[in-house]
Amino acid sequence: MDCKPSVLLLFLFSPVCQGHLTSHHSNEVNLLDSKASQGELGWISYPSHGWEEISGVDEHYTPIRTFQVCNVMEYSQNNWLRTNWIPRNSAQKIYVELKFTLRDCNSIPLVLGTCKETFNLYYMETEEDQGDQFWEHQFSKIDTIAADESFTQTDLGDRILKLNTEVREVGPVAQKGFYLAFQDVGACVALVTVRVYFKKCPFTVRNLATFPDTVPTDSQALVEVRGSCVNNSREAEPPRMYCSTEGEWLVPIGKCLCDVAHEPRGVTCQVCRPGFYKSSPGNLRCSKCPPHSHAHQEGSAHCSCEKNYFRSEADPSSMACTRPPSSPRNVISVINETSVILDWSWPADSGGRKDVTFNVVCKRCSAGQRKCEACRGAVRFLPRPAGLSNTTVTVADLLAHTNYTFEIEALNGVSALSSEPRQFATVTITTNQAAPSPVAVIRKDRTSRNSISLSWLEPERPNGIILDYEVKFYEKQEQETSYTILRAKGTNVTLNGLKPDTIYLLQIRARTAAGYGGSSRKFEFETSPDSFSISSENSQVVLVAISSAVAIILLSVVVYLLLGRFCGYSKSKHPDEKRLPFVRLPGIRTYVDPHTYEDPTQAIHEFARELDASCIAIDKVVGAGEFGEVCSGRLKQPSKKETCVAIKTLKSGYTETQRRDFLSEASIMGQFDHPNIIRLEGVVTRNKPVMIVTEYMENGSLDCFLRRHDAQFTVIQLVGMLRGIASGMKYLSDMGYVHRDLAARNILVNSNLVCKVSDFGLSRVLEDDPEAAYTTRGGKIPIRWTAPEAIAYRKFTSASDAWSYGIVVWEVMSYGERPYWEMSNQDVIKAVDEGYRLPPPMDCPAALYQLMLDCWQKDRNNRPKFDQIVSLLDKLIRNPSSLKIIANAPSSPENMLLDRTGADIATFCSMGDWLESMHTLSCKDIFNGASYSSCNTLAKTSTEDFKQVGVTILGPQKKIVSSITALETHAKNGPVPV
Ligand code: ACK
Repeated sequence: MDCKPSVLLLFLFSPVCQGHLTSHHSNEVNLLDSKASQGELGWISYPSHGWEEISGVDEHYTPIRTFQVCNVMEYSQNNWLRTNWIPRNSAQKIYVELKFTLRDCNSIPLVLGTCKETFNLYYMETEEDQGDQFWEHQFSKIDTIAADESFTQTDLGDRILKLNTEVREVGPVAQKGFYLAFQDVGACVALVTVRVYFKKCPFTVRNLATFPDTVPTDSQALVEVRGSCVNNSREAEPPRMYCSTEGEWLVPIGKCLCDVAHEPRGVTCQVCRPGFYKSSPGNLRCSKCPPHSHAHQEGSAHCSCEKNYFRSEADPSSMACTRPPSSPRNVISVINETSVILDWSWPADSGGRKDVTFNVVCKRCSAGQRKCEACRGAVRFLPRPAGLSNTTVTVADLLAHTNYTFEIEALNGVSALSSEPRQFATVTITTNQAAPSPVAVIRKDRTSRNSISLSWLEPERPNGIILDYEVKFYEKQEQETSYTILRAKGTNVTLNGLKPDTIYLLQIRARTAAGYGGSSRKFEFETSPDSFSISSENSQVVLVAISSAVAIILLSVVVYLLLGRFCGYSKSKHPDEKRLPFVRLPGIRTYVDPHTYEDPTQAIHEFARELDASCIAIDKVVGAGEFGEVCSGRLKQPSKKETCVAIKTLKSGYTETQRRDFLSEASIMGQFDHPNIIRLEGVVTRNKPVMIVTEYMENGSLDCFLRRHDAQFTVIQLVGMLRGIASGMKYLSDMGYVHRDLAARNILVNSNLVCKVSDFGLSRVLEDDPEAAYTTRGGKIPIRWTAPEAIAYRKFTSASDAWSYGIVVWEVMSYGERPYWEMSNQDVIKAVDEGYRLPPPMDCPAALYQLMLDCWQKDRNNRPKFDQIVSLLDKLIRNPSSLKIIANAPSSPENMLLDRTGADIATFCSMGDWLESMHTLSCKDIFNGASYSSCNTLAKTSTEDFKQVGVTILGPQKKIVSSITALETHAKNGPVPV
């Protein structure tokens, strides 16, 4: 047929074909692609004049094989074209993609009515290739294929044959292979390509798991596929995915994690590079080795520590390697009798760790430190000897007067791993003498009608040789008003002369060279109504202090008569003998302790005026007291001028004791009337807040006032202030009142620079002073201001007030400097005890410094009395030139204390200066122990004369010695006498 080729040539090179013959999806697996065959396909065409195999080229001019048929001019066409046998592989459902052109019958001129516009697609499954055999009835029809469109219209109006693509699904297929067949029944069709494929889910890696090529089932069901972890990884959760019929992977679940020392890189797990590590499985990257560690090899799970650096078991591998700490530094010891507080600084190098703790080892050393042995016995460490997290420990219950060495070691979490020798900080101390501990166990051996025999155990810590025991006992019902003291050499005693059938209370205390120890608790014993014979053994009555109730009553009657006569106190109001201990000489107005009143409100109303609260206007708060705020304000009393006042308030919520203590100050102050004692205006007790109203002191407390006006006053002004304080103190001592807390902070200054003593009270006195510290005996004492005997055994007297006055002189002359600067209280006690005294403040007149030294005499009887001080100061004020001679201050006073043994009047610049000054003074007055006769011939005074007036060391050759010790050395080793 001539027309055929010309008709068919139109099929192939139309522009519309381009691009449609190429790409297949990656999830499609071809079973047949006619395009891929370059040579003859060898398909069977039946009858032979039907389908014709023709060579052509595709859009890339690649040769391809096509089949055409176009017997449109003839009737009864039934032309078959059968493919070769196509193996099924694993396919369950196959797809047939046909690309073809099909002419519509109208476009063919002169066609008969036989022209068709479809062709049919068949298939047949077989287990094997059947060669050329072909039986059309064995084929099953898949579909009738029609062209979507035969032609497309170009912009120019040309009609172009269109390449149609049709895809048909066939399945399920089960046999090993199959044939396709195309039946033409009279159409004009060109089969350009035939592609047969099935779909699969292709190999993939998800979440570090590989999923193999997977062929979906023919049904709509998804195929669940289990993934396998990639090399060097492990399952964290089983990896799974579903393969859809469309060959797509769906719903990834689970994952794999890269092993230790491996990190994810793309879809693989790779080893860590050198210098990096990974210690646990996971999909994080390998980490750089932390400081002081290294990993020379690749694939490291951990980095090794550098030499002398370690990692404890608990340290994570991400932590830097660390090392043991260096030793503690700056160990300071503060010895208190038989205990010592050790304090040190954090090591300079903590080894890079925070878990530093300290161990303290106690060693007892022989003199010269040659032989040391571990401390035995009951040495107590507070809080503990090892594993200390703070840099301090208290070691108690040491032996008195014994050398100890303490080794303090710093440790951290890697100390145990280091083989380096350990580093200690050591400190060597010698404990002080200490009084024995209390007797704890007392046993009754025998009792009779008139005697009791007792024995007891030696105190647990005798702290020395026990010289004897003091046994104090009294009848229980006498309540200690009358008691007897015996002294026993051994640990037993018999108390004789007792009343039958009577209960006695008894306390024992031991005595060593260091003094008495604490008393035992009170033991109760009862004499028997029966009669026993007793032996007195080695007891010996030393002192019997009996003050019977009868005697007390008698004495009280006498004293009350006197008081009523001389002091104007109403005896009828408070006739109780408790007040007796505070009564001094008759005829002199004396201070009465408000605490001796059974009803304290009675005392307050006796000594303080009740003010009407409406007369008081509070202006502002000027400070804070122990019990509440201190305010300034005005007081306007009927028919009196308005005055400025200070108002101390008692904060709300107080207890009855607090109220009583608060008002006790007013009860005390109200008894005084002196220009240098703060004046009480009155109290408000019937309204709230409870108030104490005093005169207002514009310049506040003396210490702050001086600090605010450093170096701004003349010496005469300063001496004037000191004179005022001394005068106030003379008044108080004359009244029999011992202040106990005399210090610049407790002196108030008014606008005329008049200084007045303030801060009175009893129990409160030392409780509310921030300077007060607890002593070993339990009391609270402002150590720096207090005389040694008051610290040691609470011997508070006007003489101890004189010591404090000396400190106030020092404070005034140094414009509010802190006495003993930053020395610890313990060091102050020790230094003072060893004879050291504060050095003269800068530019301090020698006479004032001598006054200070006199106030600081160890023997309190040698200290000047306040009336002597007042007259000395009066003389200095009258002779200002006497103040010109300046005491030699050490070059750096902050760091120095003077050895009292060397410091004397000889601190004058020259003998000449000194003598010259003496001309102008009644000089003997400035020395303690001297009489107050005139001293008019001092220029002629010989050494003997000086001795007479109490000066024993004199002259330039005895100039103040440089007995000065740096405080730091002092703090560590105690002061070094020169
Ligand atoms: O240093 P100051 O200003 O003086 O701070 C304290 C504060 O109250 C707490 O005691 C001040 N103060 C106490 N009594 C008086 C007073 N009578 N006149 C003026 N200020 C006073 C003290």
